[in-house]
Amino acid sequence: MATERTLSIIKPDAVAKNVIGDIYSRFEKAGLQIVGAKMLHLSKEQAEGFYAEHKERGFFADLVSFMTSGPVMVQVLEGEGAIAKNRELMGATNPKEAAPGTIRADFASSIDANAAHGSDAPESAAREISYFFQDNELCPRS
Ligand code: RTP
Ligand code: MG
Repeated sequence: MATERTLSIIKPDAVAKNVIGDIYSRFEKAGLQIVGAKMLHLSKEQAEGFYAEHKERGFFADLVSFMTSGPVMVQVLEGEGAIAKNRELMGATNPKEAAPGTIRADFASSIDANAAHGSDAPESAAREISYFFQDNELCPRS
């Protein structure tokens, strides 16, 4: 499997629960390296741009409102199969359907406040990484 990069966001609910370290530990134990990170309080425009693919969906306004409700922790994860591995660690979008032991099963309280985001494909990963990071803000260690 190829080395990949993916964009991860620890959402406002999980930052408020003070579990950034717990989630980082899961990334590290799964063999993913954090090659860039920043804490941000997203503006409405930043959140709308990030989730632009969902702008026609009924949940879009709630999603933007939630994502701007408090600080988020944004990181780039690098490793073999990083995109799928991160999605596996996160679990299903709806925490009621998330497998036991996943980030969303352990920390999410609803489909809106669902603790984490992870890119879903190589194309979205590239777009999402460049949405938040300049090349010189990433520090590859491989
Ligand atoms: P994410 O993009 O945040 O990693 O989540 P995802 O891929 O698992 O889910 P996606 O379909 O991309 O949806 C983005 C976020 O929108 C909220 N959502 N609400 N009420 C609903 O039916 C609904 N569907 C999606 C979720 O917070 C989801 O994480
Ligand atoms: Mg998504």
